[in-house]
Amino acid sequence: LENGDWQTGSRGPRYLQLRRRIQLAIDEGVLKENEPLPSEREIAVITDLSRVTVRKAVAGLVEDRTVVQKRGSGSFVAPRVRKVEQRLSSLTSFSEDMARRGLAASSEWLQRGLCPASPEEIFALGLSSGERVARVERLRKADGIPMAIERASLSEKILPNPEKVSSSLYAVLRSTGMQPVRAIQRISARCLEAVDAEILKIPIGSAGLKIERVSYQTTGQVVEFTRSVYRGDAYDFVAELQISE
Ligand code: 16G
Repeated sequence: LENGDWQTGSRGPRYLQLRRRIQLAIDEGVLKENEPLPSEREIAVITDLSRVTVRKAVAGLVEDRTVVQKRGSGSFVAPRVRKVEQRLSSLTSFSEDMARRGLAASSEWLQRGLCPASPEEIFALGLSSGERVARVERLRKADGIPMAIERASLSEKILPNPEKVSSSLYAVLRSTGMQPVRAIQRISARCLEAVDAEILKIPIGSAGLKIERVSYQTTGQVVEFTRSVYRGDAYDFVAELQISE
């Protein structure tokens, strides 16, 4: 930040120039995750900017979660989210995906139980009205970092005891011979609404990927209808393409 570096090639209000400069220092690893930021006073001295300007720049970084403020001990570079690269060609579960990467999968329950099926679930799962569904709704985490919200619905006939799902839904389905072997998945872009942003602990309006998966058994019977919201900043979906003959 020294020697007026913060102003080279920058335009716009000074607080935004400083904010970009600090962001760059973080992106380039000059300031590392969990490391303390210099105090507002120190930054003001180094950059020759006013405390008000520095405070505004830091407030912006706090708002987009690049920096976290801890009461009484100052500002720190927020822990980085490591991007997960997910292949789109194989049918895997969250637990398997994380295990393959050496990350610890965990979940927080949002809902788990049997409920009357909604019209959307009746349609997606091919149920008759009045039938019940098992809802398995979780915040999925990798090494303790929130990655996705998954809201799975399954026919009661497929999953009569949703409380048996402790960590992996697919593991429970496998144990009863109900595992899916094929799935159709639709991915679309979305800005996170308040409810999901709060659960994922990221700002409202952040980029998200809405993913719908309908999976099937060998018999062609639908297993699950899952609506998920994945963090846009944490996932890259990769598909291998081949020329069509
Ligand atoms: C995946 C699936 C989800 C499935 C879950 C089971 C996507 C978008 N979703 O995350 O449909 O219910 O795995 O994971 O890939 P589990 O066996 O770890 O509970």
